[in-house]
Amino acid sequence: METNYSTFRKEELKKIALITGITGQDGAYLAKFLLDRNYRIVGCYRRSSTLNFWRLQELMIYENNCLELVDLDITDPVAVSNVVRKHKPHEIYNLAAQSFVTSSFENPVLTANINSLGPLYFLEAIRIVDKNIRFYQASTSEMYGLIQSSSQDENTPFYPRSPYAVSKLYAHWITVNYRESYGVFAACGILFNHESPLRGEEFVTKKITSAVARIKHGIQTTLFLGNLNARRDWGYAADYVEGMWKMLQAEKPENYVLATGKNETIRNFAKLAFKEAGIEIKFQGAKENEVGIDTQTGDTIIRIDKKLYRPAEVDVLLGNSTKANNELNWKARTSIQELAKVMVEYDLQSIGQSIK
Ligand code: NAP
Ligand code: G4F
Repeated sequence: METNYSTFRKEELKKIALITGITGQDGAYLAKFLLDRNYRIVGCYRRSSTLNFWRLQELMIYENNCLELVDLDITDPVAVSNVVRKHKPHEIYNLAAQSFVTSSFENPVLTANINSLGPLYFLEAIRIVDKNIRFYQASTSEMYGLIQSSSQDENTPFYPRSPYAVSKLYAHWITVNYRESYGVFAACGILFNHESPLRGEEFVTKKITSAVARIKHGIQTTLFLGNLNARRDWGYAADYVEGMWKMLQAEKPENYVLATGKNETIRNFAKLAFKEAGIEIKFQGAKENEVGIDTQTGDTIIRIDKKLYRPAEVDVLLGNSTKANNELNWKARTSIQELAKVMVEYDLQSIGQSIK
């Protein structure tokens, strides 16, 4: 889709936001949020042999004429600089990443190239082209890894536990460094896990809710999971993209934690999700012999697959977003029950339709 900004009357020219990772979960929700606030969006995607715009279609923004889709792989520094020069955005949201922790153990160099160097190319382009461009970096709670404090805020020391987390830590600090060295308005959002019906299938919440729907529709019998004891602070992606935007509207660029302040185990998320589909699960056994049993039918529907354990695990995360609450007036609005419900309902409907 081509949009020529010169065809817009000047007074119609609103703020321009460049979003990397537009085809991902957060990119799609953020684009929708900003379009609703009259932004023009330069949505950057990487070319693949198969079109990958289903999330934009789901949110009904794919054909929006204030959304221009631009082919950009963020590992190409020349292309990054050209896109910044050409579009002169007011705000850049760098959401593109190799974002799956498991895959970072298999592809550590690729992960570093995308997650560490990509943001550096943007910061360099901003420094050279226009230091007034505001920059958002998608930092992550994974940087806390082996936690150094029972709840984590902006002052908690980091201890990354995966190539993904290490790569994000470089991006985090280089963003802080460009803020301090060159006065770039560069903010880091340290976001705890956030999910939605549009979450990638490999992440545990979506893997669970889509399995719930397939089991309910009779097209799957067993869900294999890894570490059921890990605890995550799970929020709703649509709430979190608002926090990203608020960070770039603030007076000063800062780091902010976005989290719910509550956490749950994978085991309990699974129980909640199955309950939304009317299936009560009882867990029994221990370690890799633990199973989840449907209390009505007696069927074993959850089993452990040791291959899903990680070489180094992040056992527990619990965020404290008091700073974002006080300074940005941001709060997570969606409970884990509501999140499980909306995800299961979406999967029941979409999987139901696909097998008709
Ligand atoms: P996601 O759904 O996996 O989306 C990642 C996006 O990055 C996709 O659009 C992907 O494109 C794109 N991408 C990957 N490599 C690229 C490259 N070389 N050049 C250009 N684009 C590339 O992730 P998400 O959940 O929306 O997360 C958004 C950001 O927040 C990520 O940086 C993630 O690490 C970070 N984060 C996420 C969470 C969370 O819980 N969701 C928490 C903290 C931080 P394809 O569609 O082509 O793969
Ligand atoms: O859903 P996950 O893969 O998310 P993880 O590793 O926490 O990372 C996500 O959140 C981060 C923020 O903290 C983001 F930065 C990152 O980009 C991504 O969005 O795994 C969550 C937990 C892990 O402890 C994992 O070991 O679930 C455990 N788990 C247990 N069974 C599983 C599975 N994870 C996956 N993906 N698949 C399983 O079968």
